[in-house]
Amino acid sequence: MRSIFLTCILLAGMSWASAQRANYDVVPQPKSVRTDTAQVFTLRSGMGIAFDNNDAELSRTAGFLCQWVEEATGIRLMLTPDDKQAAIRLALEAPAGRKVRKSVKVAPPTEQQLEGYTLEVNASGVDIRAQKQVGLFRAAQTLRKSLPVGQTQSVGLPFTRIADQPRFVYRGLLLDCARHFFTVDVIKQFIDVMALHGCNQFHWHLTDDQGWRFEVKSLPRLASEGSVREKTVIGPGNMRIYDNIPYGGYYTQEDCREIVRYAAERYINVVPEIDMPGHMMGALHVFPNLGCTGGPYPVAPHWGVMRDVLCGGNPETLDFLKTVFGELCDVFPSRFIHIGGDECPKDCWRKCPKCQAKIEELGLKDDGRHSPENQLQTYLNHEIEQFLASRGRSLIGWDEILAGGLTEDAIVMSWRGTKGGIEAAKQHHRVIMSPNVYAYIDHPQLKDYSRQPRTTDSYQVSCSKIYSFEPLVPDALTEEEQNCILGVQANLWTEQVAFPEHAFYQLLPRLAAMSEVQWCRPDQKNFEDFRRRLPRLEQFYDRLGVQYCKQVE
Ligand code: TNX
Repeated sequence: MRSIFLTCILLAGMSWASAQRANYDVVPQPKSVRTDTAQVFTLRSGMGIAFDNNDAELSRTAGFLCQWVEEATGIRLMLTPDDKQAAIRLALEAPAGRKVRKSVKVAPPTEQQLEGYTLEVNASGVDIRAQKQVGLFRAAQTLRKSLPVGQTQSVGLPFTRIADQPRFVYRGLLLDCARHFFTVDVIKQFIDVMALHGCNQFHWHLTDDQGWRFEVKSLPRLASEGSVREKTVIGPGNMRIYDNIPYGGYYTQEDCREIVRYAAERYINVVPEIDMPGHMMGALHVFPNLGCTGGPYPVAPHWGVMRDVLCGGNPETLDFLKTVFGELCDVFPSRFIHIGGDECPKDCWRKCPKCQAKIEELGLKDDGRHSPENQLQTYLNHEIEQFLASRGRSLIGWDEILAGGLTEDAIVMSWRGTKGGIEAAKQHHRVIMSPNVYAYIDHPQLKDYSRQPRTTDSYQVSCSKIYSFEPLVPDALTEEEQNCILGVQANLWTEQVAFPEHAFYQLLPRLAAMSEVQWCRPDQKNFEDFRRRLPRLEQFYDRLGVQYCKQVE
């Protein structure tokens, strides 16, 4: 009797133990994974993570890994400088396979290779190696996502060799904090979720018609008054029924610096956007002299494209912009600065004496491809490009910046499909693909609109749709032109998204689908296989306490 009882316990224990195994089927899928499931290394509490503790960055990543292992499994590891004691070893290494004679020229490693890593599990534990700190962080995320979720005494890590690097250098996500304001804590959560998916560029949409949310110290009224709209339109359309509740909020420069720091610790760069010369009602409300008509201008209480924009002929406009971009550069170290440039109707400029005088002065003529007004916008972009260059930065603009001709160093973010991106790549400009039909996650993810919260309507952007996107558009671009494509970005516009729960629901699991577009090569991608790997990732969403759409179409 007693032995039967013991056998039962033993069997139960065995099946329990065998369930607590790591599984390297993570999202985004690493470039190469060779696993031998017959052998495991067993990870237990009290074991060590070794790293060079003179290196502050490495210590931080080791600390994250320690925290993630405990969060997922309850297993408590120790940080130790002693390699021999440790189960997990994190180390920087010299570039592999570069031992060549001095006379032989070797191409320097690409940015993608510099983000790469190897992760090996064998009888002596886990060895993580990378050329750069960022690679160690990515590897730690992969190990984290491989863990089983749930309290356990030990985890069996099957022997494996993972060699990984991303496909694209720019793997972005936009959050619109102008239409609705999200707190610093929510943005940090957003950044954590990005890091979980291997993203590295947080595009922060800080200003728009419905609110100016970046503190400019030398123009204090800009944020204090330009951030507040008197009311907000109700419902998905523009029925002009309002809630009559004032709405506001802005980020102090200290808030911004905190976000930059938090993101950098997770190897994410923050690309700030000040949208100009359109989408400027927040600023025009405070400085009506910067508009063509002199106003008054309300901070917009409804959505859509506004006719009123910054005056292109008033010299004060450029002074204003340089003040704003100057402070922006002080706060954000990003080598990319986004200047918007989208949806700037030219109705006012066509009628405005100042704009027309400037067009005269600059000698801008319709050349059959670019109207004088569009060229005036290019003139503003050029001035800002020079200004940013003096601070060591490059500008990104939405694809409308093509309309008046691209400035020399402009990077184009293609949103109205891939057309603008293709055109820019053909002109040998750098491009980020963010086509609305594949990348606009403000749109519904499910076919049945009634089964999800309110969204921007008109078309569905499902996980499978996102997953099917090929950013290099090989039908339209030569191999050389394809090299201009820096990467891909998903955009979460928030006209209809007022609360963090809703934002995460819009984001997930669509970011997972996007992450494989950003990280994986096309021959590696398979939607059914992605679906099979997704539930394990969703356990981490649950652990993080973020909302997500439980249905995948
Ligand atoms: C277009 S994308 C916009 C945004 C809106 C979005 C809604 C872009 C450059 N402009 O201002 O929020 O559509 O989907």
